[in-house]
Amino acid sequence: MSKTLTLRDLPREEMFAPGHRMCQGCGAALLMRHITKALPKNTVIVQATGCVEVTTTLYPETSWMHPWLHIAFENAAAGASGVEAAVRALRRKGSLPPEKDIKVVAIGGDGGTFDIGIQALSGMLERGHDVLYIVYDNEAYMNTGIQRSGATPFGAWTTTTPVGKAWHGEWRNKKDIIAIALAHRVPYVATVNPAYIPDLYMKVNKAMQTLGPKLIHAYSPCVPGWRYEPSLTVTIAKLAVQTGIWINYEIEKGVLNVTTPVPKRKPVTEYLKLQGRFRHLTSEETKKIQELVDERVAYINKLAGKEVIGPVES
Ligand SMILES: Cc1ncc(C[n+]2csc(CCOP(=O)(O)OP(=O)(O)O)c2C)c(N)n1
Ligand code: SF4
Repeated sequence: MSKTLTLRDLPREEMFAPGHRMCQGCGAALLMRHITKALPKNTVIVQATGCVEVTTTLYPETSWMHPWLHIAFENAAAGASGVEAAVRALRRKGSLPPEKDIKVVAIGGDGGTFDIGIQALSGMLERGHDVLYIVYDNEAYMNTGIQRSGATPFGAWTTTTPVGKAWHGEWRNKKDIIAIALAHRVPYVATVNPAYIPDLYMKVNKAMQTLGPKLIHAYSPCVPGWRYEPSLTVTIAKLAVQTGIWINYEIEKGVLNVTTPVPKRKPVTEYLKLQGRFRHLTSEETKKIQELVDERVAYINKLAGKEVIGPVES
């Protein structure tokens, strides 16, 4: 399906109003614009605090045309669970007609999802709520000044993994949030990237048609946090896929499908060199990042049962 859907097939109606205060070139802004287009109109969006929230809801203005609920940083999944349970209760009591199909989506950043909201997320997945959780991953706590999160990749500079004599950027590896969600035996998980919009659209659609809890992990470039020129957002997002640093895939009822195959990968240096957060890396550290990516690619190919992501081109 992702092969046939093109940008021309997407709805023209905008559901995410301009005039918000997101930075020029913000990857999350692109994601939100297209996620909201892909969602049914009767969807309640439950939003955790983070960059996306504080830049789109400056009272008395809002960018959200869907019904929208603010929830604290740590418990978007708990709030979404409550909304979903309320919809079921209203339906049971006959206050909501059966034909009125109300969906629930929670949106949070990586800090609010990988770290501080993970307990609420686990509860939501475990209890089986019919909610789609979308995490936009800009790989740090950006709204409060670029502190590292459990999603910060190895080697990245952040204000809490500074570059100096003692430290040389982040020394831990990024958490695998998809694996964490899958451990709850959920029916659908997927990764999306703002350089591949029809793929994103198809996955949001599929998730909304799947009953039960599901999670979408969205790659989200951040201009000041990653230290690059605003015009490079889509270039960087594409390079993430072409180098294998980011893999677009979905797992439906346990079966993994890579939706953007990469027959020949570019070396990770192509990706790293465009971002100031990696400027300090030594050749050994770059080599280690290449090895980490090679390992991850081998793991995904194994789960896919074939070589969908190829070797690095020489
Ligand atoms: C319990 C709690 N701790 C800290 C904060 C302050 N805070 C608000 S947003 C934020 C960072 C959000 O990071 P992330 O979820 O990664 O989203 P981003 O800003 O990167 O989009 C923090 C620390 C808070 N609101 N609540
Ligand atoms: S700081 Fe980053 S995530 Fe936040 S609005 Fe700017 S580009 Fe987007």
